[in-house]
Amino acid sequence: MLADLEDTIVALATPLAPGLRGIVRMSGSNAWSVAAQFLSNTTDKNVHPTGHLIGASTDKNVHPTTAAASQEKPRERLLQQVDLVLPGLHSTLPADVCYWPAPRTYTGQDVVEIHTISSPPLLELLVAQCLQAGARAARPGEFTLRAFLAGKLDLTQAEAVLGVIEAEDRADLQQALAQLAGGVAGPLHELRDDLLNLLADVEAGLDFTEEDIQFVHERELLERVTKGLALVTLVQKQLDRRAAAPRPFRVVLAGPPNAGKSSLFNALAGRDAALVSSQPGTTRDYLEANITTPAASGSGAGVITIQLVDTAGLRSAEHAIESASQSLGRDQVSSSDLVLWCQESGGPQEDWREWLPSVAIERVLRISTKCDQGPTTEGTLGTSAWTGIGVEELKRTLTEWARSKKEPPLAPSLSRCRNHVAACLAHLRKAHRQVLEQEPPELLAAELRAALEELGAMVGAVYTEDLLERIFSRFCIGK
Ligand SMILES: Nc1nc2c(ncn2[C@@H]2O[C@H](COP(=O)(O)OP(=O)(O)OP(=O)(O)O)[C@@H](O)[C@H]2O)c(=O)[nH]1
Ligand SMILES: [Mg+2]
Repeated sequence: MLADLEDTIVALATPLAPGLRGIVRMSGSNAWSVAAQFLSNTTDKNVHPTGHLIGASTDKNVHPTTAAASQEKPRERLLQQVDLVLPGLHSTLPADVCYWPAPRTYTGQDVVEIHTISSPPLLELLVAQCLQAGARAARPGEFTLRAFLAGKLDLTQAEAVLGVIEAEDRADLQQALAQLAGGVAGPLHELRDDLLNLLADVEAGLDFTEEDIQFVHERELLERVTKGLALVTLVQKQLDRRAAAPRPFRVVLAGPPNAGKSSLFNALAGRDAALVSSQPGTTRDYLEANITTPAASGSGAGVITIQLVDTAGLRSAEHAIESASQSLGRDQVSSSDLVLWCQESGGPQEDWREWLPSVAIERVLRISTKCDQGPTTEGTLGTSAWTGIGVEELKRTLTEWARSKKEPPLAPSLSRCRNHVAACLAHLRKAHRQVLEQEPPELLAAELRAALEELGAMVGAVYTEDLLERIFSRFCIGK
């Protein structure tokens, strides 16, 4: 895959479908001469006056009179209206041609784009014409691969480009954009620079051990290694949290016996999963059921899973079984995201804090159950499992809570990073211990070098052809 990087490559950069605008993109030193073979010259009045579309900041950035059909490369960026002269077509077709000379381009090479009407047969003809004129068909991801090899992107950013293209919902997109902006890569780059300097200092000291010259003071050494250790630990924590299979939002129903918890649980779950009876103390164990709802109607933002947990009614335990079921219920409460404190409408109201003292008030939603039989208490949501009153509203409220907690999924490059992060951390821990125990600097240098190698692999400064193949082959052609 790394061969032929100097070839001029061509690909369609927009979907092959009818539309207003289709773009054919080329990258390589012959991109201009290839395009010039089927573009005909137009008059000066067609020259775009500002060139803002190609990032030109002033008028002088636009080459004002360059003839698009001239074989000679323009010296500067260019955006010009031209006519396409294609074989088999009796009339010419209007197009815009953009030209960016190397090296300040996405791929670091000359880049040409031809923007024209998105007509599938026309675009196919245009690409065929480029191939005939000497360009080669781009492989999947080859434009981004060139950007990476030209040092324009690091690996995590290159993968973020893929993430942006593949984003299925807004959370994916946000995550990919953050990664593109250097979300994780930024601090890792800094750490890598710092460790490289540190290694240089430690290694320089190795040449002067006889003379007892120190290039870096032990305290500073300890400080810098500790800083690195802290940063990588933090990155690992972040990755671990996001890599863990997304845990559903957990909602526990708690309250006094016979309050109607199991009935509400069944009404929310849409099936009779829990046993219901007029006998207080019916539920002994705890029971789970998942409900899924669209994250937001029409937003395409995926689904949200809510895990409901029914528990035993809370009361003073009279015997061992009772006390075991009570403590099971309390465990569920402590591992929940939200507690539905259920009490009968019109009945005596107990203070949930007496039963669940360790639960924060923000995690409690108070419910007046059986609202068909009596007035609801102020500040609570009334529901009735019998009539269905309030059940849909409660579901919507739970979805709102769950949505606000949904963590973004892990981008592909971040999961690749996890192994390197763990290995890097192991080396930094060893290095840290060596500094503390004042072990020979040769050993420290070896650990720092190993940690740097892992960091390098993370941000792509060290890469293998196999890894590049794996990453870039997932791109579509034209990106
Ligand atoms: N009127 C009315 N009765 C209800 C409603 N929901 C439950 N009940 C009745 O209240 C009684 C207790 O219901 P459960 O759902 O078993 O109550 P629980 O809180 O799970 O009880 P424990 O498991 O014993 O703690 C049963 O007889 C239900 O039929 C309701 O919405 N309206
Ligand atoms: Mg019950």
